[in-house]
Amino acid sequence: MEREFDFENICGQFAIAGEYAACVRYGEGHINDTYKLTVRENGREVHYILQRINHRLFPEVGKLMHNIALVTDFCRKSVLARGGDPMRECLSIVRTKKGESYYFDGENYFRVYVFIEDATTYQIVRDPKDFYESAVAFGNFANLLADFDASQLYEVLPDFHNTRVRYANFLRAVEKDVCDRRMEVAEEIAWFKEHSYLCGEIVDKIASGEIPLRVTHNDTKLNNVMIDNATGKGLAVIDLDTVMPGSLCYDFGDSIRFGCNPAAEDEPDLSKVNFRYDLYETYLDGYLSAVGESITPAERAMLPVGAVLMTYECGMRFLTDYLEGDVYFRTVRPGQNLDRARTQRKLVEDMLQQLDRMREAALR
Ligand code: ADP
Ligand code: GN1
Ligand code: MG
Repeated sequence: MEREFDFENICGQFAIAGEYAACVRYGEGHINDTYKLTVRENGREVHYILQRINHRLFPEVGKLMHNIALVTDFCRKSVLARGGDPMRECLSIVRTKKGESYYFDGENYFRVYVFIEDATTYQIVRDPKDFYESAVAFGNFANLLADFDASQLYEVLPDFHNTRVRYANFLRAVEKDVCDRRMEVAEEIAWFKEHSYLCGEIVDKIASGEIPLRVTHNDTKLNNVMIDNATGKGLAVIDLDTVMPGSLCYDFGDSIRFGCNPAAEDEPDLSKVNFRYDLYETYLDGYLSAVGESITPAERAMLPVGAVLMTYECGMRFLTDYLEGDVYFRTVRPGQNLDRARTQRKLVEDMLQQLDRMREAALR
């Protein structure tokens, strides 16, 4: 059941002019509880994004918000330097009346962002052009973060894309089987075990120094970039909770995982799920056009593996969550995490068949 909050009181804690009017559930993120907040100011409606931060996942909210404040300030300066509009082209934190970046009501943590109007986050690629523009936006974001001092950031989710650690968590969930679901998904478990050779593909190259560790976004799915309704351009990269040390291959790969599937991430009918190679090339072109000169040949060569790996890892995380009783990713129906795990498996199988041409394109 959805929990209700006293939104009017929460709104009153923030430095928001105007009168509270409404607050409704918004967007399709899997992690935080997101709401569109409406206030009336001088006779017109003004919107904000209000989020209840997933405090189970981010126990140290102060550190999380420290990171986001630094990254948003950094983005704001860069947008201003190029003559852009920082209120639309980056996330803007609205502070509390006491000047804090979040409000704690004794039980829950809330934050508010300026609502970016006249822009859309897509759940599925409808027009390849949007996907191209999302690639340019994420590539630009990576390019921008190349100048960001990583030592300023807390690693709020350690080992976020350490696929070996994810695999160990998966095996533990299989072993514990707290919901007695192991038998039902024996085939999926076997498949993820058979493909566990994938786990080391990037972490080992990072460990050996072959692939550089950078400040990356780490959650680059299509619905974390806002596309401007008027220009069709990627306007703002959002959902900055996971900006931490990572690899370009992860960021590239996660976009491919989500965007090259013509069906929903939780589509139960697997005949609708497949890897659209044409969209892979679309994204690759956009990303390489924007990411800048600093991408190394080793990173470029590993971009396709990043796609396979992020898809494998995400599928394994969905299956782990299914085994653990759906405690991590938001679900709205039974079996949703299992459906998500199955779509990711299907995508990995498709990608593995096309890996050679994916590699050739990345090195062209
Ligand atoms: P989660 O971490 O749960 O994925 P997000 O921060 O990605 O949460 O927000 C969920 C959705 O809310 C986004 O996909 C987007 O549609 C919408 N959203 C988030 N921030 C803004 C904003 N500043 N302006 C407009 N819409 C936003
Ligand atoms: C979550 O927050 P959201 O919905 O953008 C998750 C990602 C997964 C994604 C799968 C912090 O992303 O890692 O790839 O779901 N974010 C976190 O759709 O775990
Ligand atoms: Mg999101």
